[in-house]
Amino acid sequence: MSEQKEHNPTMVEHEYSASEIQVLEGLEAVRKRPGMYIGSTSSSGLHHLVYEIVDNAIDEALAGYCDQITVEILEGDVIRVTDNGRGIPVDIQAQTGRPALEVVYTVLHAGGKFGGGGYKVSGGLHGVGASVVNALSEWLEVRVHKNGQIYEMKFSRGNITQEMKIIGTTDHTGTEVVFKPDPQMFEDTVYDYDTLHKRMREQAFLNAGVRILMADRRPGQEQEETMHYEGGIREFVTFINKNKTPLHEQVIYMSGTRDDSMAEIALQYNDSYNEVIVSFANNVHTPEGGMHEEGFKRALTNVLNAYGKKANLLKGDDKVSGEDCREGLTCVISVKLTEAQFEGQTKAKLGNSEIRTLVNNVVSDKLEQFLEENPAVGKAILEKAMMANRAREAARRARESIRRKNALEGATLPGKLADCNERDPALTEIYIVEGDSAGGSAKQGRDSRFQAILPLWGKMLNVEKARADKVYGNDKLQPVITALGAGLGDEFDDSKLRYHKVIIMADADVDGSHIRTLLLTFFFRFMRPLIDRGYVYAAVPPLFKLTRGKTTRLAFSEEERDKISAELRGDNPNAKVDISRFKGLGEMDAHELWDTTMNPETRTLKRITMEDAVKADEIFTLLMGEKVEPRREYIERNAFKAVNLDY
Ligand code: 1YM
Repeated sequence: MSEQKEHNPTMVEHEYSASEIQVLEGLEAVRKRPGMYIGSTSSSGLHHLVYEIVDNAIDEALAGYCDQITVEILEGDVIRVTDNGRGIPVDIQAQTGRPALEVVYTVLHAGGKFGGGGYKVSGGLHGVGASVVNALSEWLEVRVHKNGQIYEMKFSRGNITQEMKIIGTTDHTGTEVVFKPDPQMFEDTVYDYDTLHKRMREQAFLNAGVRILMADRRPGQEQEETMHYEGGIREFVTFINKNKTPLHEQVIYMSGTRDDSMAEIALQYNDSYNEVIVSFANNVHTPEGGMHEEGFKRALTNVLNAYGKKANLLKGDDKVSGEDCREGLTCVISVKLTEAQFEGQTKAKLGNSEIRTLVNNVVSDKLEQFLEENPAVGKAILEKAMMANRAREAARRARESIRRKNALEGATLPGKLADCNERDPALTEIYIVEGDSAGGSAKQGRDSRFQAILPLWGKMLNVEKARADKVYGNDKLQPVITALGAGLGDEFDDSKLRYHKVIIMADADVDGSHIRTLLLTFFFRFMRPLIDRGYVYAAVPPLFKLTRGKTTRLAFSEEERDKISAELRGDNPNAKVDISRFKGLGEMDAHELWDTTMNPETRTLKRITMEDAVKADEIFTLLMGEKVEPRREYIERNAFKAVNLDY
């Protein structure tokens, strides 16, 4: 069967049986259109390969046969995944006459056919399995420990290079898969430990009891961590809340099943004003939410209102809204179902409506019961929601008075704003500039056709420590809100946004970093779509100017300064290179500012992304929140990265 090494099936002499031809066609299709099977061939697709293999091990754990999974990044960005399950079946399959192991690794979607119950739909985003990983690997090896023997099989780009054979004996069972992603298929084949680590931690939380060892064995980067949470998603909630002050000690946990579906929910309130809901369907993160979140939110609001009435905390017609009920809430929802339908822009939203009913029922029954049995917790939660309600009312009044004021005075745009001429937001940008003097230079230096400038000055409000009503009335934030034009919070409407590039321009020093972090916290908490859509940027001003004769170059770091200096000197060690340091934006004249930081042809911008809402929430809580000790620790640990930590 070594003919299968060939890429082109027409070049081999061996006569193919129908099933073999299918095999070749199947995996060729994966190599022709890898994006269709793993989402993309960028870094996300590369990491997806690991998730596909790990998913098979997780399925084995869910089936109750495996409790230890090891994921290693080896030298050369080779991945090894090992589990202690039953081992992939090695017996000859009746339909194909081939070992099941071979079929699993060479036939598209083979996994599902052998499913045998459980929640075998888990799969990653596309649920395509081992054969896809095999097709996209330069080489892949599987070793199965089963029946006292070690069975081994090898592949290259999906083709068999070594038939299954016994290579030794063993005293345990399990599966080991080692693969090297094919550089012909991926833009970049370097793995990011943190990305894999985060996903494995998530899987450990979602699959209580499974022990996952994540290790980086690449020389010079060695690190490892074992993740094992007997408490499952309860511990996930504790983890998210670790730097917050909980309102009640115990994490509330609820679960229930119906037909082939199951739902579990863990929640705990803290004294912040933020809502963190993290949801999963079949262990796949659903950042866009969906039916499970809808069912949860509806039930939470109903239960809290009913309990408030019953406990005589809500009087007469008093009600708390859904948002009131979720202020300070941290919640993890995990559902498992047989045929998950993923919808939405990024296929990250759960569409099965029966799950809404299930989650609604579980929360309605179990939460009510919990509150009855724990009246002190019930009272604390209700009081928090009622307080949120009063603050929201105050915020609404503040907003209305601003609207009235604007209507009366006619001038809706802030006085300090130097607006641009272009009206199409897709073409315009606004620079939010720290300090009046930098603001002045920016106004002179800009291209007023499409660049607007808004200078900020003085002490900025820390929104992490303030309630919504304070934010609406704040005189430092108000100009930002009106200049952007899209409103705030649940009323934020990005169709009204006046600029699609919102560029924060602050100095490269600690003060600048502080202002940047305050503004980002504000955008993150109150104008979240701005960040989700990728509209927020940080300008990157240069630190040094280097001149030799008529040549001038800019450097954005000390390393770059040294590199450019060497380049300018060239072969002439005595050449004089003049190096000057930019002290701050305020000291640049209009020309310099345009050339270095504002000219779209030459400037550097960093787009602010929040791929990981849990991480972002953690960082903002830490940097801007009430607890001093974790913040000090974080800053000490990350002192070196401190200036850049918000990216
Ligand atoms: C490191 C990756 O793939 N483990 C794994 C996979 C399977 C089994 C056990 C397994 C499943 C079943 C029965 C079953 C798979 N088997 C198949 C198939 N780890 C890893 N561990 N016996 C063993 O589902 O009935 C696909 S995956 F299809 F062959 F059964």
